[in-house]
Amino acid sequence: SSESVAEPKTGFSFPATIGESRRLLGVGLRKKSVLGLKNIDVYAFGIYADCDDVKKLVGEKYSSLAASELRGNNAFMDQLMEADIKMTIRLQIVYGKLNIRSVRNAFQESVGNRLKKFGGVDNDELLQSFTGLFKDEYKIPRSSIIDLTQEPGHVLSVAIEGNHVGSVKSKLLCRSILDLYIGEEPFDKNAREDFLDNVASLAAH
Ligand code: DAO
Ligand code: DAO
Repeated sequence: SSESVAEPKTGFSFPATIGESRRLLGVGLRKKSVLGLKNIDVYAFGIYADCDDVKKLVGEKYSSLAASELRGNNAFMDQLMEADIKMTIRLQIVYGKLNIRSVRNAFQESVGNRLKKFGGVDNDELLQSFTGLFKDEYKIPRSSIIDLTQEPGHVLSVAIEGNHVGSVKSKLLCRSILDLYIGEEPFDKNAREDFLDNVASLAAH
């Protein structure tokens, strides 16, 4: 139905909208290879963005481009990831045996790489300020929901099962996390393609 969209491999479903105006623009799967031996489906994810914010950005700077041109425009994508747009990446845990230590390690690798890419220098402190939010006592069994939301002013806010666990204000961190899902080397290419299609069609209206 139009009320939710299922990630095809896992069947995990994502509501079409969350909050007041964040709309689902893509779904995908985060996999991880362990010791090069097997591929684990770690979590399904949904990418949400505030439609009004997206339309505003397009209207202000890209109104001369057709939807098809917008879709492949790298400058636009960069701006979209840097703009102060309300966005949420919703994760639904698939792999039921995740412990917080492996979450922290994976995070240091994936997000750490992006911090280096966009920030240049060593960003250990920034990384620590975020991984410090992941307390050992948290449990994230299969089907747990984790929301990573970019709030106004580039504040990254984390909620587990709807409970706020912490926030970090950092444009670089927000940018780095968005890049994992909609940057040029995303976790799931199909999710990024869907996202681009949906943004382009939003812009056309
Ligand atoms: O436990 O052997 C193992 C494999 C763990 C894979 C860890 C992947 C963690 C990915 C980040 C999850 C963020 C919620
Ligand atoms: O998949 O490598 C990745 C990046 C995951 C980013 C999200 C991690 C946030 C996890 C919070 C868990 C708190 C226990």
